[in-house]
Amino acid sequence: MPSLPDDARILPDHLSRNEQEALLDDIREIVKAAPLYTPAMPKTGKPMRVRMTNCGTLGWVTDKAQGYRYQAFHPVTGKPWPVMPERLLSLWRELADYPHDPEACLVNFYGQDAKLGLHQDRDEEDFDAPVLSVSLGDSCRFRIGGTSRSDGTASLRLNSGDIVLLAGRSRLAYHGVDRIYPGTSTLLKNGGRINLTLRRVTRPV
Ligand code: MD6
Ligand code: FE
Repeated sequence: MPSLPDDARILPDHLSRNEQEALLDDIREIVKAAPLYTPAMPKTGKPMRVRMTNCGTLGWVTDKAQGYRYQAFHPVTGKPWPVMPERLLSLWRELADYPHDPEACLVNFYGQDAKLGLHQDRDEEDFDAPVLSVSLGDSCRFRIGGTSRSDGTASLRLNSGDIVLLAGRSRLAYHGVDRIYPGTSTLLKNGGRINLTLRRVTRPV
């Protein structure tokens, strides 16, 4: 099995149970103000299997007509995204090794049958900034490869409290979520998995 791409960092168990619960409280507030919605793929309009929302000044969205993009408001409610919780800003400042704050935090919710196809995160202007990901709830099988879709991939299990950083040469690595392992965490009462990805979107001037 190919190993992790250069510059990708996995920090297993980075968040304690208490920290995970505190973060979950933050996410619950975000979801109250900015409900999870089902995004659609560009062009085909096919619904994604993951439900999403965002916090921060910008949020990542996709729909049939306009495709992948960042925008300052929720596509269903039309309201600005909730502010990024201090807890997430601190995590970025601690780990990102990047001199500017993140602008977007994408919140992905996976039910037990959800998955996310192999993709690159490339809708941001500044690839010098890493993408920092936090996993909460049920474990998943995460797949990561190189910067070509045809490169070999490695699979690893991500558990609640794990953090992944795609930085440097791994910033544009292909990655996806093959499957959720139901019943592997007690963090979320009704099961499922939450993934948070913190991003710098615009190039700082
Ligand atoms: C997920 N993660 O773990 C999906 N993207 O549910 C991502 O798509 C991702 O983990 C960029 C950087 C790290 C990631
Ligand atoms: Fe991604």
